[in-house]
Amino acid sequence: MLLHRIFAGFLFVLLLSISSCTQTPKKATPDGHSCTPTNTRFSSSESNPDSDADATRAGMVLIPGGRFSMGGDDAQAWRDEFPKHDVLIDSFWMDIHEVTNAQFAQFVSETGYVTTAEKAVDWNELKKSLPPGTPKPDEALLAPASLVFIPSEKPVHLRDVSQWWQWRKGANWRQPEGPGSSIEGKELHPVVHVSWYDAVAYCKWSGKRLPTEAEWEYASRGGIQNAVYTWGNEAIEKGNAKANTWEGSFPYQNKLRDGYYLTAPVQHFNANGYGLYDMSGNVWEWCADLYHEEYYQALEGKITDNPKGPTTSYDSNEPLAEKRVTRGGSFLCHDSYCSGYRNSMRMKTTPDTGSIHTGFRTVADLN
Ligand SMILES: [Ca+2]
Repeated sequence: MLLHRIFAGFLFVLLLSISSCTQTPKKATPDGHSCTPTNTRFSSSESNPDSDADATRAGMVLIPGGRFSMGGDDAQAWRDEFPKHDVLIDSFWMDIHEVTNAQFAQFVSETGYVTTAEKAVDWNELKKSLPPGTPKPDEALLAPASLVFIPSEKPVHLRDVSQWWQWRKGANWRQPEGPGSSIEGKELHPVVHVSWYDAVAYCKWSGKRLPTEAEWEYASRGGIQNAVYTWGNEAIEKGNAKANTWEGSFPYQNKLRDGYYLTAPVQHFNANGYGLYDMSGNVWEWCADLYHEEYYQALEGKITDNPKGPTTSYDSNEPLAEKRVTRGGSFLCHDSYCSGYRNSMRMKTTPDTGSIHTGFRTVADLN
């Protein structure tokens, strides 16, 4: 993750695994390894007889179980999205939108919870996932902080992610751009700067859980088989804005066709076939699963029943770091750089990493 890489002292190279558009696309290779307007069928609680009996399902939609083919659908897919493999998913409830600042504020108000970004970095924990011998950084770098996006003034090498990421002291969910910023007026925007631990804590408080990676992708597909995007196969730049992404030339020029530079309020763009908003773009969403870059290979040719991810994590970019999956892309994603808004795009981040474009949504079992 980015934080670990900063402390490892290899900022330029090591920033590459932040949960964002921070990888250069890997086009499909000959061996198969590589990187319509939506419906607004908001089948909300009033359309489901079960929901009235359970107030905790307010704001959720029932995702009907089924079988789907999980993994990459086009030449933009990365190596870790292959091979496609069949997965069975039981029905479950899913938040129709990302957890908002208002929702997270209620959680914090009731529990006094302090997020990871609001605490000083625990060096003894951090160094476990760094290369042996990594020196302890200056205390100033261990102060509460998080990652914010800084646009460049001109074209930059897209492998040098330090050109647009900054470890900013005081950045957290309450002040997403750092000291002086706030979430006032952004109550209905997705909460950001939340670590995986923060998301799990929220889930426990709300009586819900994070989606598995398979549940997330199944839900993102919205009932459409083998489509690239949550809305189907139409290119993202065609027609009306479909999601909050980066439009223009990353990371220095944003045409703002979708109207938003950073986060957008939830439910601003059309929902997918299951009535889910922002499954594509806006903010990356934490999943429950550990990330392993070869996990799909172990599932090839099998029909997997409600998989919960690998038992170990592995990312060859940072083999010592245990990572969790994030999905869906963010307002920083663009086809020229990454295409995180594809249904099958997998991102991975260490669980203590938050950033200005990472949030989450929750799910619940039927019973
Ligand atoms: Ca945008």
